[in-house]
Amino acid sequence: MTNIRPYSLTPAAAVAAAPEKTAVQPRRHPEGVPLDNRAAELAAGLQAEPARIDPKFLYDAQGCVLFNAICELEEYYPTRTERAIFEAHRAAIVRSLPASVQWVDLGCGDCAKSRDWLPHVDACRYVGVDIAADWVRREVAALGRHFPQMPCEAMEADFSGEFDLHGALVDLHEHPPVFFYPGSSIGNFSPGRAVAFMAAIGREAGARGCLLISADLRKDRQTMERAYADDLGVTAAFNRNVLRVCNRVLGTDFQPADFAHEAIFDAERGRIEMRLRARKRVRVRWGAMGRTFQPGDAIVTEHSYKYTPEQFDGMLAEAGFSVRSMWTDPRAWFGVFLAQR
Ligand code: AVI
Repeated sequence: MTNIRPYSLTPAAAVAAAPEKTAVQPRRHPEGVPLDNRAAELAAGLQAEPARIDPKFLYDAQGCVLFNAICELEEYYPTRTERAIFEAHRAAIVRSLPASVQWVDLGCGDCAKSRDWLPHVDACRYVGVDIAADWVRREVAALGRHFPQMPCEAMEADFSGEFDLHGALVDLHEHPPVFFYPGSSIGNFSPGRAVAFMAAIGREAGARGCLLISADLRKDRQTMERAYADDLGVTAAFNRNVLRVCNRVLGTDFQPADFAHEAIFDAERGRIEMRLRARKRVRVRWGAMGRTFQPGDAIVTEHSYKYTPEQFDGMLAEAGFSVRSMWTDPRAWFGVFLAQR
């Protein structure tokens, strides 16, 4: 790693309010075909050993509301720790970025995190990328009203499969892209897939572009497990809600209450494993298909990897980034990495 910077506090930046006006050019998948065959993917996962549901299915409208509530929980440290690092080190990070960038917000959601950066970054364009096409268009349009001088585009992409952002970018030499991937979502990929994903971004970034990415760092087991098993049961509801998504998308007849939420840190693999464990014998049907879960059988719903700074730095190097910096908090619980080729 070229640089690990210590924590220091600076005031949060004020977000500029601006009049209504935007230029949004949504990109749709050709012929409006869904980006994946969701029902087939769910069916394959339920038949697998052990049964699994891809974590992207956690984020329907209800799941997004529950996830936002998770981010406010006392137990869930990543969101507020990342926010504190951003606030403390924004000026230093911005100084490390090239001029006249295209700000590419990967998994932009409601664009809230970029909203804090854009007043400080020399950005000529904003591209918000997310899996939910209609939602992302609406949110990017709302962002555009705050930054009327800057073209704001929305783009639909599913990071769990192949994606190609090339068509969304303009002159890479004049306007190097900054790929912004906050929230430690990279931890929901396996390490191999995370490296492949970051390498693909590196290729899209070109010689002058960069990747600004967050990763949750390894710490004591209790702190990590509490973050995924809060006292109010919000994470449990978020986890069980995925069974309702299955019922809607695949036509299963899950009763969410038949499954218990579980989140355990696997020290060997370095990840929180989130599962739904059958409380009793459960027969689930969809169409002519079905599966019986015996009491204690589990469905894996999410892995959340926790890395040491050195591990994540090594992954960035493996992905082809030769210039790398990290900013962290006083307890070194969370890392913000800036990487360039
Ligand atoms: C989105 N992602 C980074 C969250 C995490 O911490 O892995 C998802 C989450 N799952 C349960 N709580 C939060």
